[in-house]
Amino acid sequence: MSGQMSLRVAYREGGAEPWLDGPEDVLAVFQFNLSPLDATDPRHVPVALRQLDEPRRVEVWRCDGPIKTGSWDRLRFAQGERLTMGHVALDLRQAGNMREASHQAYDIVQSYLRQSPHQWPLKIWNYIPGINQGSGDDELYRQFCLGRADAVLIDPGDLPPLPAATAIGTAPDEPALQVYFLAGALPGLDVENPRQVSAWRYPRQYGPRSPLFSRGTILTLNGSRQFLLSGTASVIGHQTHHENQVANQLRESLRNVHSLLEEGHRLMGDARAQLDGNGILKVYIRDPGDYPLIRQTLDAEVPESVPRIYLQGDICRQNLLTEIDGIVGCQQVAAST
Ligand code: 3EB
Repeated sequence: MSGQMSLRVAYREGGAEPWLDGPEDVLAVFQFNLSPLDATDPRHVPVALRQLDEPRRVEVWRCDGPIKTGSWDRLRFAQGERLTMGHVALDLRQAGNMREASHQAYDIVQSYLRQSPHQWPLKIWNYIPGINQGSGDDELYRQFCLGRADAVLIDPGDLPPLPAATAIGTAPDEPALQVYFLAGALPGLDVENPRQVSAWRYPRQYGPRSPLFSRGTILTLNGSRQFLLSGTASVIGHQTHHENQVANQLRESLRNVHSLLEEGHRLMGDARAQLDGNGILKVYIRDPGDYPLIRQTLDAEVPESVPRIYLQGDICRQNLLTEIDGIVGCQQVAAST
């Protein structure tokens, strides 16, 4: 079956207003180059990452309605018939240190999800000011991971389904830690990448508490499937490859994406994710000077029909220069044997 996707994602030129004032099936509008503290509507998610390509676009999520909106503590949400988008922005000038802020953000997200009809996070995006500031275990990314692990109490012997995730750095002077998610009534199918050590099993050298996410999740609704890709970088096993070689890092990230999609196909059997016009890719770039080469490299490897956006963001390891995430549609194929 190749019917309409359950979550319809697109990049559209212009600002957020026409979408917030317009169609009734709009679940979320992500607008770049803005602080998360500047949200104007529960469906409006300003993101503090600078868009590197032109023209300026917003990311629009649409799904089957009616869409109900509201707030819960400091979280705002939009709830469709089968999917919910929620977002929290915590002002770090008030929330204490990064570990405490991350702990708080995840407590809010979890307490919201527990009482929601859509209890299962499928993918979580984390945008973290000054992610690489601090050294060793004081690095803000590691502190963020600690706070997340403080909130998400997991018995390592009994690992529940984990959402896919992205963790990217915003400017050090951005005041807000932002966490936003897509959730559904059932957990996604978790997919791990055979080329990579699962993130929750990373060795101690990367920090006191491992990141908690799956490499990807597959959302199935009404017989259509979508693949939610975690932030994917040039990591093989648990190690960074191609240090200081941004084009090679991008190509390695794409090999990881293809490997993950292939593993998803193995798990689904009769469907596979296809990079086509039903999906989107987000390309995060640490150094804006790398944008032309990254773009050229991606254009050579990914069909033009796949919508993509380039954002300036820091990656969670200092030696990673680029990362990709995305939402990819799946098509029915002959069952594999
Ligand atoms: C990596 O492969 C890159 O902490 O939520 C990617 C996706 C990464 C999500 C997270 C971190 C996170 O380890 C880092």
